[in-house]
Amino acid sequence: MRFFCFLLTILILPSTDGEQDKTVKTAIQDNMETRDELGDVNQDGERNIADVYIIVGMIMGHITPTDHMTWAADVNQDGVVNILDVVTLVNIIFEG
Ligand SMILES: [Ca+2]
Ligand SMILES: [Ca+2]
Repeated sequence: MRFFCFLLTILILPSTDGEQDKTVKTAIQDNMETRDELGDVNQDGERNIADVYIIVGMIMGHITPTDHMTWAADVNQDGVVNILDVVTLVNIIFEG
């Protein structure tokens, strides 16, 4: 049985490999967009003052952000991380 599975894997994988990669990548992207919130730079599930500090650190150049941090820090989604994102995030935090 195990050998049969192995054979099946060899036969199926080459034709579906690219497709599977694509599916996995799409799933990861979907997950990133649905699970993560803009502004939650440290990915702790909350948007709070800690995230504000990190974004300020990024703007000041004290923190080298990951791709995800850059995405999450661009709270107003205008393509740049700047003081407007800090203001927007602070407003979100205080407005609840
Ligand atoms: Ca957070
Ligand atoms: Ca922005």
